[in-house]
Amino acid sequence: MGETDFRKTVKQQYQELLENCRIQMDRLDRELPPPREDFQSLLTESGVSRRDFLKWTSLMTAALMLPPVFKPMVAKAAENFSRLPIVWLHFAECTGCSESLLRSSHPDVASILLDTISLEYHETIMAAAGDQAEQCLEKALQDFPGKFICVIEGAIPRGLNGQYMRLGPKGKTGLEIGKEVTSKAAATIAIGACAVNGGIPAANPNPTDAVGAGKALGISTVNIAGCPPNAVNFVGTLLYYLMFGALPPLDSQGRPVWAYGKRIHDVCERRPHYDAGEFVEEWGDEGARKGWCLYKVGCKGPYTYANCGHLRFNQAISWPVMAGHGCIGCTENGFWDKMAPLEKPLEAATIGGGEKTVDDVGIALTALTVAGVAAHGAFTALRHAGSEKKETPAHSEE
Ligand code: FSX
Ligand code: SF4
Ligand code: F3S
Repeated sequence: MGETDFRKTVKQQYQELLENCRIQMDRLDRELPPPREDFQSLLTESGVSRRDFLKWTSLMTAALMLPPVFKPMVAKAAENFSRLPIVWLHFAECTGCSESLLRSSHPDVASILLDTISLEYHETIMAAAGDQAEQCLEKALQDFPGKFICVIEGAIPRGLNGQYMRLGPKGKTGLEIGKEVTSKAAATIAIGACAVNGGIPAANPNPTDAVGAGKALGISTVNIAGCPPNAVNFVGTLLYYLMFGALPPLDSQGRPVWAYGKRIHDVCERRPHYDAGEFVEEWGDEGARKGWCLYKVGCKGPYTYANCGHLRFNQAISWPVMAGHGCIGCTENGFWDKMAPLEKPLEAATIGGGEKTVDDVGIALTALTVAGVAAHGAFTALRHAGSEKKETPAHSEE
């Protein structure tokens, strides 16, 4: 195929995608409850100008790996954000994921979107407690069967048939609640390392046999990895769902490729120092003051896939490597054990062998991740009302 033909085909594919996007958004307009908030007024009240919003729309469209022609659709999806019903379950975790998502000192568009999110049930921030809280959950399941998104935060203990975790007035186990709610959801998003693969609750020796939500419940989940994850990766995944009625293509660890497709080490601002052999040798030394590479003090960026350096945290102010600590690999399965010791290089990747050794080990450790992209490209983990849930195996944590 010639270059012109190839371009034409790509253009045609984007046209078809755009058309599908329009059809999907019209469907949602008919099916979802009306918006709870007037998003444009909220932006104005929060001091976000139309120009800022359009700029954010461009950045979000690019982050989702879509061409600029999709910008109006991203804007429309943002306006519809408060229409998507969410049921948010908490299991074994520190609640840092909710904290990092819902708290912000200075509002940007992503945090305003999260303020409008339609949380039908969220134990940390809802006013109801006990029986009343349980009624809220039952009502949400009745009102939006097959239409709500279930978000799971935290690992699920499987030991003693799930009895390490009993919740609510009836003392149901995490396993019971998880199975009941996810069986009625349109899709399930695992948010944070704990829900994705067990995270810290599953670290050695893992006495409660805690595992990620997908593994515990035997379902496929979309995994927004990180401890805690970046709010934009969660927001972007929901926007994608609103635009296409499907969840984005995932890698072999169930993470959206648009957010977790690149290696930290390859887009790191300290990379020129790595290439020049300029390393921080110990905390506070001259290299630390000069912003040199953190590999020798344990940075796991060479083995970690995420967009932290690109998006940053706290209204895009900073990210771990910029703050001077180095990445601890929190978006990778089993990071707490596999990336230990956190402040020393992995033994198998000592710098003694030169930079090629680090890259070889990094690429070998992550080859599975990349290989899985194609295999999971078409996966949607999605169920619409009235259609059977697609039986796909849960994403492996190993
Ligand atoms: Fe885990 Fe979330 Fe780490 Fe904490 O709740 S991903 S321990 S930041 O907050 O689940
Ligand atoms: Fe950046 Fe860490 Fe790679 Fe150094 S080792 S370039 S600090 S990601
Ligand atoms: Fe986690 Fe590393 Fe990003 S520690 S937050 S994946 S920089």
